[in-house]
Amino acid sequence: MRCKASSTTERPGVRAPTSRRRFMGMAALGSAAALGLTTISTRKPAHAAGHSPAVVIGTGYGAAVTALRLGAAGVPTVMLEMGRLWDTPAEDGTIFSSMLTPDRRAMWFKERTEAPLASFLWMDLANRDIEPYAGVLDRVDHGDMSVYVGRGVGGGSLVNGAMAVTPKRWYFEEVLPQVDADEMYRTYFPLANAMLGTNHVDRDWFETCDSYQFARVSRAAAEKAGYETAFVPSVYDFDYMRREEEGLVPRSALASEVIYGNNHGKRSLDKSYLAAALGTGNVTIETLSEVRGISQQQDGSYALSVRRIDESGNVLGIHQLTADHLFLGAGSLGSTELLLRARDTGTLPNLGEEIGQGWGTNGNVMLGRANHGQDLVGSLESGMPALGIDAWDDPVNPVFAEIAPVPAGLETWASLYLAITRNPERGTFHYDPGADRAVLDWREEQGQPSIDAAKQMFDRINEVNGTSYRYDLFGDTRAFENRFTYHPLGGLVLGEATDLHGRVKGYRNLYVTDGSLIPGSTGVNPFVTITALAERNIARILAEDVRTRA
Ligand code: FAE
Repeated sequence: MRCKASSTTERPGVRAPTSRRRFMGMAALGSAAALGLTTISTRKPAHAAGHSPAVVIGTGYGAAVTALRLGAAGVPTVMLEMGRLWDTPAEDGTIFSSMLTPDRRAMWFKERTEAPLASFLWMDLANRDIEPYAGVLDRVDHGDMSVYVGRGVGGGSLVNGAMAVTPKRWYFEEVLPQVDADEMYRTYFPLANAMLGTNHVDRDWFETCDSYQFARVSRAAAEKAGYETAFVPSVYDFDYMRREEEGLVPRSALASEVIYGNNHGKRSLDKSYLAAALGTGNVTIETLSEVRGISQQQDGSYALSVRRIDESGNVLGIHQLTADHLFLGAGSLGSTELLLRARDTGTLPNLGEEIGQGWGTNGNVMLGRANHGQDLVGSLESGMPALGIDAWDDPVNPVFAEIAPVPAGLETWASLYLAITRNPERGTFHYDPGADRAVLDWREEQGQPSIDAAKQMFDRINEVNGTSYRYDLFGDTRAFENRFTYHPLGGLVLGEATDLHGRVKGYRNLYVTDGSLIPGSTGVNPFVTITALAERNIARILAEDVRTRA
């Protein structure tokens, strides 16, 4: 019997967006895309005179939550997003390009794609030369560390693996001890999951489908070594995925689509929070609009300088916008850079030394194992992980290793993992005036604790199974890749750079709402934590700081 993927159940006090509000928002997104507009709204934009009661920078998780709650409270709100809207098919009939045939849509102004799996059998098979364009995935290089981020309306939700994981409570309490964990686990984590559309894979289907053969092979190897695995909830619609495998609907997760966007199946933020935000009628999204500078005016409001570009990167102009309340949701790199620049160029001189501190990789390290010839993973691998090796409660060596796909469309005899480890190392940012950018101070050896932890787990798995590492995946002969992260966290840490609800110290009505609040680690994939924390913070800010009309 096949049952449907189950959705996160709604609980009392947990309200998913009304379908009418979301429908209106989706219609606004669709028509803006069809007409090629860079202003998306269900009503006349709220900032005709260059001023808005609230401005939110970015359209990722923290930003989307904040805009919805402001809009629902009747506060006219403008969101500024440096990337484009991803809602209209290109000439080939698809919105996004796949990992097997990436084109200019894949990356943010690069001449060649930069896939995290740099090689296969030491050959660079995954990357292609492309035309520089406002594509959906960016890799921001900071010396020994490269950070992957999403660009476009929806931020990281457009490119991520959709794994919607709530952290272990004991670890959350350790990472953010001043946050009321009872309230988070009773109210805000369930709210975040309901709003995001988190769902669970049907276990019977998982055990028999082709798409997760790769995960079952990895699970068997882990269990043989005494490790437990855990199913991972997702915001990819597992029921859609089942129908993909049955050939009933167009393929996305099963057509090697992940990091350059999914054409179907994924509940990215433009289909959840952002659609609901637009549906309030109070939220406007301006795309291809990068905030470059923030200053405070005499009356206490904030002035932003915003660089407008076209999709080819031509600068169309710099315009000014002012806001009474300013929310930074530009992600760990983006928000940290904006405040560092403002502090060090003197436009927000009261910002303190805590700006740019406490950054971490969530202990990310990637590795592959070579399987025995008979342990086939199959040629069909779902791009969306559904299982992890869960040893996070191990007091000696806590590791949560996501069993990741290699959706190459052929048998690879490889098992891939993105391990999340408890790496205590932290980086800091400084402002480089010559380049006018924030630079991350992080040395490659700071990733070594992540390698050591993952190695301990996977040495054991290899030993028990008689298998070995893959040395051909990361462009040279290394078995562990710790020079990139998908999970940048910190830079504007809660309770340090801000108060306990994201209010920036030294300034009134200036807030941080994204992953930069989290001090470098969540122990699991981070977007549910970012979303839940943003829900908690904006509830308090709306109650205490903002005059609402609702
Ligand atoms: P984020 O989503 O990064 O959004 C920031 C937005 O601000 C972006 O749209 C930027 O373009 C925009 N922006 C930046 N600077 C400016 C500026 N100056 N002016 C205007 N706009 C600006 O922020 N997490 C999970 O929990 N599960 C997963 O399965 C998972 N897989 C991942 C796979 C990949 C390939 C990647 C890259 C990430 C993955 N993540 C995953 C991480 C997750 O997407 C990330 O933690 C969140 O997206 C961070 O949310 P924020 O709200 O901090």
